[in-house]
Amino acid sequence: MRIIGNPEHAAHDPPFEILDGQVVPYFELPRRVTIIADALAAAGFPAPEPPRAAGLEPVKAIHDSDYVEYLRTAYAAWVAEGRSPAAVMPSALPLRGLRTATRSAQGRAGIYCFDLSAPIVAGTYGAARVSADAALTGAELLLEGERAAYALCRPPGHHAARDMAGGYCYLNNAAIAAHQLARGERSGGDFWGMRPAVVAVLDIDFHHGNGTQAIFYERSDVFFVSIHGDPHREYPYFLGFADERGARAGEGYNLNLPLPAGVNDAAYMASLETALEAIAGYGPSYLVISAGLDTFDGDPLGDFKLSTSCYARIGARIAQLGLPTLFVQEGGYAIDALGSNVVSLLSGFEARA
Ligand code: SP5
Ligand code: ZN
Repeated sequence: MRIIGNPEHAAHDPPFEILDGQVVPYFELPRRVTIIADALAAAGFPAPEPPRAAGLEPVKAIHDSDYVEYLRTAYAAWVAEGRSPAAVMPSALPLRGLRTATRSAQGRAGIYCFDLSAPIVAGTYGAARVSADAALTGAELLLEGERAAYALCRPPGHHAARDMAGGYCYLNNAAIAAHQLARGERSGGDFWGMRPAVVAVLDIDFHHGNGTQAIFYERSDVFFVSIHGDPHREYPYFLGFADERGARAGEGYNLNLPLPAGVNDAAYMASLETALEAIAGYGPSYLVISAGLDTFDGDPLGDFKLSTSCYARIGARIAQLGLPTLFVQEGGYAIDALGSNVVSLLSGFEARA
């Protein structure tokens, strides 16, 4: 399996986030990438290759231009306004009837995020762009005929919506890649004679992929399925309920499988079966996996109880679909086990592919 890395990721290193009413050290650390890359190397996977630079067009096919421009300029505008160079973080959000006309850098920070877990530092925009490039390169490899690819994306993406950051996510890497697969085009713009395809996105991160769901909610060419902690109990709280089935042309093309606390390997595999049978019934040409490992027993941000060996079973069952498959790295914060868990997932896939 080809592995695509992000040589720019370490420049994105926010100092803190605000969780449960407290300032805490940022969970989504640069070290996550080195741990995964080291474990993959030790397991005999090829070294991560640098992504191809795709340009802004495939990013703007998913995200609003003003949002992308905000991400590019937010840090400099924030510092120019005399604010703390530590990070861009809002103090107020324009919810329910409040206006978004402000020219203040502090105010604009509130317009473009939905929580206090997506600080912007000087290197955030560059890292997020190359992270999207990594996912796009993986999509291109599938369009070129590869069976599978793994994009070691950091920052992650599945919480990012068309015009909002949140949950450590800025650009929605999986959605950007899925859209390119659905178009059947290489991200550089060269048309390779591919027909537009249908794509399934399976999100196995512990947290609901609210951004990806919202982006594809009214589309019938991308089927979104997510297995996650029930939003009645867990972040992101405001999306991910079982009754969200898609709207308009996308009605029936969204499936949420919220689960209770304490889910073990057997219960998870039963839910995965439901997800994969739904995907098989839809008959997609490509599969994108939003691969979060925060379902692991002991993850500080999740309450599922999966074992390391369960990820091999998950990978093997995904491989049985027989589809060209792009794994996109999302969450996973149990640092000591993160490398083994990614290796387990990808090895399990390769053993059945
Ligand atoms: C990509 C990704 O995994 N983003 C996750 C963002 C989660 N942010 C909020 C998590 C709240 C967790 N509170 C649980 C504390 C229990 N010790
Ligand atoms: Zn997560």
